[in-house]
Amino acid sequence: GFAASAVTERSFIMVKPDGVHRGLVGDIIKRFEQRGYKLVGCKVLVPSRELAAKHYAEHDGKPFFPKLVDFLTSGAVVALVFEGKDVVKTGRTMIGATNPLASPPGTIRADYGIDVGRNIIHGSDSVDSAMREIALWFRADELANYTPVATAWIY
Ligand code: RTP
Ligand code: MG
Repeated sequence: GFAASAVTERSFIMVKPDGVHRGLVGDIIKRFEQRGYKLVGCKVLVPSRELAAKHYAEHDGKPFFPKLVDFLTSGAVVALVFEGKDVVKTGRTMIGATNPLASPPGTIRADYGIDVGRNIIHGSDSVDSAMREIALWFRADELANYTPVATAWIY
């Protein structure tokens, strides 16, 4: 459809502790905003081990899991929810490959990183994952429902 208001797909995007520590929060939010995605959730927190383990539950039991939880809980993260057309798939394209060294130039992970264990940002890998992750990280009343006035003059 033509109306932005008809678009409701959301993705959970998170700036990981390395991205926060390196001052990349603004750049990352800017990339999603400038692509046209609407920010509907945003908070900074140091995740508990329980939250980190739930977030990465699909990797529980893999060799890198303990270090992954150590890393995610090592500092502040910025939890974000962006909304817009195809935001889950497009967000993953903007983020790039899991290993920054294998990620194409222009992607967030390639532009800012070199280490698979310090890859700056998380993005939901499917619409189902996005719904699970948003519910895990945000209460319903922490997500804003609004129509940007700017849609009248930005295309
Ligand atoms: P993410 O969930 O953080 O957005 O990353 P992803 O989908 O690209 O990759 P995923 O397979 O879900 O892995 C989650 C995180 O675990 C670390 N990892 N290390 N072989 C390894 O050492 C390895 N594989 C994955 C990465 O930090 C990855 O982002
Ligand atoms: Mg993943």
